[in-house]
Amino acid sequence: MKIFYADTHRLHAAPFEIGEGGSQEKMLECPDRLDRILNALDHVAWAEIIAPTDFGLDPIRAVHSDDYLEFLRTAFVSWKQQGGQLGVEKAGPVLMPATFPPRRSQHNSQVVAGQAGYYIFDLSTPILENTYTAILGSTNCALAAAQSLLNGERATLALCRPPGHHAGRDYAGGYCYLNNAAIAAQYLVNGSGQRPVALESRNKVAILDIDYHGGNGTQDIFYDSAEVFTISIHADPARQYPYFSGYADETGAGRGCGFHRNFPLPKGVTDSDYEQVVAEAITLIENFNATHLIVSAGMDIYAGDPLGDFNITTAGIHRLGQQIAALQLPTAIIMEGGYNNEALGNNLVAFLRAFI
Ligand code: SP5
Ligand code: ZN
Repeated sequence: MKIFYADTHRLHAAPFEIGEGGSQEKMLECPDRLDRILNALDHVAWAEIIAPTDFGLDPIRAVHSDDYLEFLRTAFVSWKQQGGQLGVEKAGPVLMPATFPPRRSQHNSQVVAGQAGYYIFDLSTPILENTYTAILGSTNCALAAAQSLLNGERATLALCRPPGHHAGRDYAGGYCYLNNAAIAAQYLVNGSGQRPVALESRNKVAILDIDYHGGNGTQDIFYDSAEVFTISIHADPARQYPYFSGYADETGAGRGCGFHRNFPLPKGVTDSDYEQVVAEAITLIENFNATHLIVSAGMDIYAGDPLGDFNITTAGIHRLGQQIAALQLPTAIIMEGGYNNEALGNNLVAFLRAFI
């Protein structure tokens, strides 16, 4: 299996996030996650680790807005120049907002402290000196995985870090900046990136998001689209992050009506509960007649995950892989969350084995 990995992920290592109690907490989304995965992949015969090529900004601009991309590119330097309310000397090693627009104001701010609140929706997604380089590397992994499907591969893996599924067209959150899965999906729809193709020869892509958290960014990006069928299976947002998106009654809008589905689940779901829900999602993908499949693969569904409350075992994760692999679609597996670093490599390998 071709596995795309960019070492630049190391450049993004946030020192902390702010928890709901207001305290600085250890950042769970850290470089060690990919080290653990690489280590596990070292012990299997079928893993071919490849550095992605640079796909440039065009396929990213097909999903994200220009003003948001410009913010991501320049925010840290602006932060160092402008600092916060109290002056430049107050600018710390991370840019993290403290003021958010109520229900998304029409107006952005002239200063980067305000812009950060405009574009970043939580206190888990800071911008560091080299965050921009790391997120481009992460997205290049996803694009390389998509490209290799167009070249005839059956299943590929993008070891994306930072993850992507909470990022929308013009916002970051939940450790996510660029929506790697959405960018890969749009690339597949177009057939080969930017070349405009006749409508009837465009691909039909399904995104199955199995991360423990609802894929709010992916949901938003394709909410109006009938070309990308998005499905997310996750913890009920009524009790869990991202709180405001991922409800069962959100099923798409306009031309995209019926082309989004959410499966919010209770605490403690078991392997067999989960298997039944996945079977339903698989039927939806079959009926859509997808040409390609993207899996937003979060391993935080695992029973031992510090952010999760599902009861899914490593064997259950392997079974999940088997169910998805049985679709027999060209499949790009895009890494999202998963924070039990001890078990992360094993769990991902258990999932991937189903595609070998
Ligand atoms: C990609 C992904 O899985 N993003 C998840 C974002 C979850 N954000 C909520 C973070 C809550 C932080 N407090 C938990 C502290 C545990 N010690
Ligand atoms: Zn997650």
